[in-house]
Amino acid sequence: MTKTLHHRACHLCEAICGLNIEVSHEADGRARISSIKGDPQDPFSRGHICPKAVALQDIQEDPDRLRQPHRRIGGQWLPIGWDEAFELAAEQLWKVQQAHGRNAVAVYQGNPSVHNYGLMTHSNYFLGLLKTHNRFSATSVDQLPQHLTSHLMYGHGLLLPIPDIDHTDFMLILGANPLASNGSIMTVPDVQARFKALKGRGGRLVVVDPRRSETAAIADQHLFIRPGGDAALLAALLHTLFAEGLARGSHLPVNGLEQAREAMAPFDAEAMSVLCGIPGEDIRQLARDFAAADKAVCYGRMGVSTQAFGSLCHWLVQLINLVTGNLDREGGALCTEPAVDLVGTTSGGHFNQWQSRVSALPEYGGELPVSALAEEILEPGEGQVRALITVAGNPVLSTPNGRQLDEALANLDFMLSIDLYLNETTRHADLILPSTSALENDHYDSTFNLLAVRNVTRFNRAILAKPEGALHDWEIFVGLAKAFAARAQLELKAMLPPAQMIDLALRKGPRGEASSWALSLQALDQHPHGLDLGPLRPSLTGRLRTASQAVEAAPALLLADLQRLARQLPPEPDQLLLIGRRHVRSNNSWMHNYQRLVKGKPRHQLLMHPDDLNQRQLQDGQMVRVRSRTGVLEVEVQSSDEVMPGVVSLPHGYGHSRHGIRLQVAQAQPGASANDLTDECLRDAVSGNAALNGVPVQVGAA
Ligand SMILES: Nc1nc2c(c(=O)[nH]1)N[C@H]1C(S)=C(S)[C@@H](COP(=O)(O)OP(=O)(O)OC[C@H]3O[C@@H](n4cnc5c(=O)[nH]c(N)nc54)[C@H](O)[C@@H]3O)O[C@H]1N2
Ligand SMILES: Nc1nc2c(c(=O)[nH]1)N[C@H]1C(S)=C(S)[C@@H](COP(=O)(O)OP(=O)(O)OC[C@H]3O[C@@H](n4cnc5c(=O)[nH]c(N)nc54)[C@H](O)[C@@H]3O)O[C@H]1N2
Ligand code: SF4
Ligand SMILES: [Mo]
Repeated sequence: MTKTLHHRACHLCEAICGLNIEVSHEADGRARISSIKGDPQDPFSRGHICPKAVALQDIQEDPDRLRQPHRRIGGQWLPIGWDEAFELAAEQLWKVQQAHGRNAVAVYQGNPSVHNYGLMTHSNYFLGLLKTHNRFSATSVDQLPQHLTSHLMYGHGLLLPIPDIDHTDFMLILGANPLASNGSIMTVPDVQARFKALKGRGGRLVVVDPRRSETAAIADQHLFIRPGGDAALLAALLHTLFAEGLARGSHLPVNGLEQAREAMAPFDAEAMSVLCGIPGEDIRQLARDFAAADKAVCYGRMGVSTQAFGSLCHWLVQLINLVTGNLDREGGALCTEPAVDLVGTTSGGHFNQWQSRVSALPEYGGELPVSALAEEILEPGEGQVRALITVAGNPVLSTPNGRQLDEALANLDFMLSIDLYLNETTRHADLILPSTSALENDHYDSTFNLLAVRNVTRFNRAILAKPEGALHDWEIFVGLAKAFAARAQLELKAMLPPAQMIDLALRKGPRGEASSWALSLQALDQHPHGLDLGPLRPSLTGRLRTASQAVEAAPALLLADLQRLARQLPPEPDQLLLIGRRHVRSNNSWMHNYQRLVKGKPRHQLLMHPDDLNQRQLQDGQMVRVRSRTGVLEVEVQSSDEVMPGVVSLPHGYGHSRHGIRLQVAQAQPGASANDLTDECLRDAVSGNAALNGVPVQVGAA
């Protein structure tokens, strides 16, 4: 037996940690991962690793993972060949579109679509041929308000300012728990060490969260906030900054600042205190502390995106950074300058050019909010969705009112899933096309380099050979595109493989042939541990894509939504609100099938404050019944003063007890799906993003 050592980044989450992976080669030619460790020579992650990295081996070896196309006939899954599978998919999809129009085929793209470069470069090669308006993705249960805000303020949905965590003196975090999530829209491997360094240089970390999360627990200050109360808090912070003369100028060209200032006038700290549950004096002090710091940054993520005021929250976050002079400034919030320049080479995005058929939800960047998917399948009429393609997603567990979607999927004429597993969603498919696994693939991180706290780049070569008869995701899309184009008599242009596309993008990009970096794939092969391109720098002035070439501080759409905030009523006493949480050993819905990750203390429970338990005469550890407008489930309750009174917390991605799935380890795990309680009618009014947090529920004994 021989062993080889490979350097390669993990791309299971956004942190892109460098790994040292040892592969053992048996005499008979078989190769097996023998160890996975952090790579201390990776200039970005510096040896950091989390427990999930070992999942790369577990995914590789999982006997439940599908390794060839499977067709469902009745209740039976039968393996079939690739050509037959492509023909079947093309025939069925074409049939549906011929009979019911192009929008009768819907598409849902899940989270790994941005963690796997072949999915990014090639999915549209096929999906674009369908020309359907019914495109959905995990974006609308996630960061949609951030793209929309950037689109409106900076003219491009990908001009996302990233917190300069390594240089700031004051970091205000709302609704993010990077100690569990490893950072999001802030690619930050080893976030704990970076927080430590922040404190070491005398900086402060303040966390606003309805739960004393792992991150809140290490913060200098934690403020409990009523779920959904962030827009009120942020508006009051801005009100204080303006009222007390704490606003500084910005070097950026800005339009609408005066309008924004006037718009904040009604939202004084005392009035907003009632809505967010934070005392007025604490709000004012927070504004003063933020303004007093030399370099400060306000950062909001999932907890403020997926709530009823998601877009308003993200606008107000941007405004706070802008008016304190911290936008596009070292130690504040800065845009990356990645080697593959998606901002420079794509359009700035579009919004509300069409709407969903049933609830008239707006499209953003060609996608509709996924909260509308089930009703588009269920509601009869012209344009009704009759066929669905899911790509690397599990919307039954990950989108609001998952039960309703589960039932809707059973009504489809045809469903195609491109996925590794037979899970809660893909069990409804007629055809599942599984791709190779991560380590059998090359990878370039065009998404997470764009979101990183330093400018970094690397190319990851596959470290395991592609098994005979297997196809990469991008090859599956090429196969589907060819079969569909033939059937629909469409002309299909040839397309380069992903590695060649990235090579071209690198060479033509801002750090390519025309620069001293001279980056190309070949050049990156000389840097197997990854290449650091330097700290983030102010760069926004020349890159703004608004028509005015200035930051738009007061977009009409967002200004108008302030009226909704002004009309918001104070919370009803005794109302319980449901929020979510993440654990470092889990990843959305698809990491529960690996024994090494699920072992240890259970973490699927509903967290509830002891006062709320007492009030309902419930005991720690008992089974409770949780009810919302959309559904009811039973789960163990855990008494915890981590959550504030009036708030219960349940992680999503659990509940693998539905029949017909093939996830043996996950099926044996306890837990219920939080999205059986979330409500497709609770949305951010501006973007249509799902409000997964702040869902009213009742809890009683089971
Ligand atoms: N209540 C609540 N709901 C939430 C959230 C929350 O905080 N609370 N979070 C939301 C967020 S942020 C997100 S991003 C979504 C995620 O929601 P989804 O993207 O819908 O679901 P995942 O659980 O990430 O499922 C990923 C799927 O991709 C498959 N897969 C993995 N790798 C590959 C690959 O390389 N190729 C292919 N073809 N398939 C692959 C897996 O088998 C799995 O089926 O969930 C959202 N849902
Ligand atoms: N271990 C692990 N890592 C992951 C994932 C995972 O599932 N597991 N998923 C990945 C994905 S797809 C994403 S998008 C990122 C997300 O990464 P983060 O944005 O860091 O998201 P969460 O860890 O869900 O943290 C959200 C926090 O918001 C709080 N919160 C809930 N409601 C409110 C509210 O109304 N106001 C405020 N202020 N806070 C609120 C919650 O209590 C929670 O602490 O994580 C990624 N990394
Ligand atoms: S934090 Fe964990 S899952 Fe995320 S990239 Fe690093 S090792 Fe992988
Ligand atoms: Mo996400």
